[in-house]
This record gives sequence, C-alpha cells and structure tokens, in this order.
Amino acid sequence: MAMKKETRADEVVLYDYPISYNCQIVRLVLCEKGVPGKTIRVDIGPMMEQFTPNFMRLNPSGQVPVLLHQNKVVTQTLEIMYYLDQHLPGTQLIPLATENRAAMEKWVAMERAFPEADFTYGLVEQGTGKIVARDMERRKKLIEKYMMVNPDLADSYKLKLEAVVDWQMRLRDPDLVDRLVDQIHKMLDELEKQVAGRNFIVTENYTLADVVWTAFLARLEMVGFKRMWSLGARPNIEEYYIRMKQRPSFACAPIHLKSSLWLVIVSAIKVFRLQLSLLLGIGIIALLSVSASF
Ligand SMILES: N[C@@H](CCC(=O)N[C@@H](CS)C(=O)NCC(=O)O)C(=O)O
Repeated sequence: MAMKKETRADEVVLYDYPISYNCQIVRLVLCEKGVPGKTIRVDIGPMMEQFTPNFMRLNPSGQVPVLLHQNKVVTQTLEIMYYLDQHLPGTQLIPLATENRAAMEKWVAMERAFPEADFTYGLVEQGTGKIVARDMERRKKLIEKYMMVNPDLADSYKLKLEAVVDWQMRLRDPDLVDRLVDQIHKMLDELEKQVAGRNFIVTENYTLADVVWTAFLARLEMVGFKRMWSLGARPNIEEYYIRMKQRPSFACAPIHLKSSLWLVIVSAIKVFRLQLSLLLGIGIIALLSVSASF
C-alpha cells in the first residue's frame, strides 16, 4: 500500500478495498458524480494492512474507506458521501427541498444502522466457525505487535483492540444472524412499500438513499439472500434493484456480487511471502552469528 498525504488541486484519492461494503458505497457516489478518482488499495483481507502504523496515522480507526481531497482527509462513509456531493461537480445526490432531504436522511440512516460486518462475518462464523475465530486472533496479535513498536499510536491501537474484542464477543452470539435476518425482513418490507410505483426511493431523482440501498441489496445478493425479493417475493424491490443494476455506476464502481476468491488468494500469497522472507532473514542472521563464533 502506497501512502499519500498530499493531493493535486482536484485529485480525488480513495483508500479502498474492492469488496469492502463501505468502499463500494463511496465508489458508487464517485461514479454517479462522474469522478471515479484514484484508488489506493489497502488490503483489509489476510494482509490486514489497515493496522499498519502509516495507515493508522491517516485514519486512527484503522478502517477503509478514507478520502483524500485537496489535502483534507475525510473518514466515515456517511461523511465522505456528503463531502463528495458538496465538493464535486456533477449531479446533486442530496435533494435541496428540506422535506425530501429529511426523507433521504431517514432512508440512509436505516441502512447505516444495520451492522453489515456483523452479518457478513456472522454468516461465515455459522458456516465455518474456525476461520472467523482464527481471523480474530490474528487481528489481536497483529495489533498488539504494532502497538509495542509504535508507542505514539498506543491510544489508537488500544481502541482498535477493544473494537476487535467487542466484535469477537458479538460474533459468538448464536442468535446474531437470526436476529439480523429478522431486521433485514423488516427493512425490506418498508422498502417494498416505498418503491411501489416509483423509480427511486425518495424523489423522482437518484439520491444518496439509492446509493446505500443499492449496495445493501448487492451485499445481500453476494451472501446468498437474493431470494428475499427475487421470484416475486418482493416484486417492487425486484424491479427497483434491476433498475439500479442497469445504471452505469453499478459497473463503474464496480459493485461485486461474488466475494472474489482471487483477491483472497493474492492476499494469502503476500502473507506467505512476508512470513517466508522473515523466516529467511532470521535463518541468515542465525547462520551468520554461528559462523562468526567460529
Ligand atoms: N464506521 C466506518 C466503518 C467502515 C468499515 O466498517 N470499514 C471496513 C470495510 S467495509 C473495514 O475497514 N474493516 C477493517 C477493520 O475494521 O479492521 C465507516 O462508516 O466508514
């Protein structure tokens, strides 16, 4: 991951990971505005680059997306969406009329309140408990290691460690996924009513509400829950989602509908290479010190 602290006048830089849910939301906004920007990949997969000191200095919460624009660093997906709509040219995605804006905010807030990462990881945990457990232990070890050698970042690493422990506890709850599925059903029931006979969620135009709900439906499709609206289960959502997928922004972002195995393989190879070079380094030092003692 190449770090960048300064941007040229109108350059838009996004610290990004292809299948990250929140990064996809930001990329959708960028594509709808017609400014795809430049992306810098932060491997939040097996490499866990979000914990590296350089990245933690950029965003102390150690998460993507992070936006860099006119030398300003913007974190938090919601803030980035608003920032982009207010600072970039292109179609306005936030309605001007107060009433419509309030309605858009309500729909965005409903999606933002859903713990997407708990749901996605909760599903993996249900299928293969060991993978998530190992992943969490690796996160904790890596954060502790970085914390030891970067005392200036101790506070941020401590918070990150607490966040991982909390997350681990939530994922151990056997009812987590069932509860979240109930929550999704309620959300989709509301959406089904809202999009009846209309092209977009809030007004006659595409807004940030459509951005987040497109990403939400796509994530449900990715984890195998498309049946919640397809084949007539919720026909208004079915039509709405087809329309959203046909927008050029869906392919431009791009929004992923399959978790890319390739991405995981590349990341795993990088981790393996790192471990191998560490082992080789230790081996060479050991050999040199043994030969020096003769
Ligand atoms: N509150 C943050 C959440 C961002 C977030 O959950 N990012 C995920 C990717 S979608 C991430 O970076 N996960 C890595 C980690 O938490 O260690 C936001 O709204 O941007």
